[in-house]
Amino acid sequence: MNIRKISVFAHELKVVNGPYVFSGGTLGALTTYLVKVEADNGLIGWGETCPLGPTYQPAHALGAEAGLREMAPKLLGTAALPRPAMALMDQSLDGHNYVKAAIDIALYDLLGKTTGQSVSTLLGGAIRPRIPSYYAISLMDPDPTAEIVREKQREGYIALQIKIGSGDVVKDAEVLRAAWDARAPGMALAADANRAMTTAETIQLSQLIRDLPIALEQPVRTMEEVVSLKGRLNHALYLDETTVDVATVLSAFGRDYCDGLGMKITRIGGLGNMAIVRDMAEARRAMISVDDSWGGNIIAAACVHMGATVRPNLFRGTWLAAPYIDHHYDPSGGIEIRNGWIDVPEGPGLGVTPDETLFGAPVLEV
Ligand code: 0XW
Ligand code: MG
Repeated sequence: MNIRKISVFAHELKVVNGPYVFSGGTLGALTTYLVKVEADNGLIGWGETCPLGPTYQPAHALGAEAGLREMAPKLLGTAALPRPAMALMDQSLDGHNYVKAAIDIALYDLLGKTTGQSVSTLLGGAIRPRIPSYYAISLMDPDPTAEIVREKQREGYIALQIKIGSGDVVKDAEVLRAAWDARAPGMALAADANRAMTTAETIQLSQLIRDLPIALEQPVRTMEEVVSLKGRLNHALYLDETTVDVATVLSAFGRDYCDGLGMKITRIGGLGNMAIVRDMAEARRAMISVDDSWGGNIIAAACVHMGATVRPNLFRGTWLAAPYIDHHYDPSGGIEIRNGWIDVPEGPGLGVTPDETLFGAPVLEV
């Protein structure tokens, strides 16, 4: 089975129920890139990559398009399988995991359709038929944060992420204390500064909330700062943006730099690399989330299929952009969060069939 054609679509995702506010900015709309891979067996696989604007990490929408333009022609006529394709992409373009991930996901979708297996089955099998989501509460004041904690608890969420990194550590601590006071027993809380804090601010925050068992997610910007925090915090430390590749995750676990991850499938390069991270986290008994930066039904399906293969006791949940998107790609229903939980899609591959007319004319066709 070889790749016969690759089409790339740019699709705008307006942010509804927003704005979505994190330390890197406020989002009103994002451009996602959808990749359609057609094989010579007549089957089609879909992938997606949607950077969270140009500031969340070194990735941006036009970079996705440029990377796909660079690599797609070299993939034509080659094996429509994830690992040969990744080897070829790595020879064709250095880095750019967030771009390669879209091709990888499409090839897992295609492989599933060819073999009649779901993506979660291809990844070793779903441990359960539905998985918990988590909701990320935007950067805001203590009282509205507490109100949303109570609201999401009522909806059925069992985990929340509180955005911090306001530039005022005392205020961040007040927000987290208000969230903790509002939570019901059993609700897991993590505080995510998206790299906005210094090591000093992180240590001060950890002192201010020393009595609250809230995990700190990616407070600082670099791995050097992460290493500097080792042994100086009262809280579990999860890494997100700095886990830029599998080797960095291996090092972070091997050197005991973190207690868990906020993992994005596109940042790590797709489902194949995410499976390696999943298995390393399992060996380390580290907590992981399986999310992505943003995106619609295709990336959501990839996250849910992968999330379903993570041991429940090590799973932080899967964040989806779905609450901020006003449409599905698949007219028969997309991936929904219901009472804080997400059903694993059924059917071969990703279990999602996009209505291609939604996306307009392709920006690239080879
Ligand atoms: C909360 N997320 C999963 C959604 C945004 O992409 C940011 C990300 C995070 O954990 O930082
Ligand atoms: Mg994060």
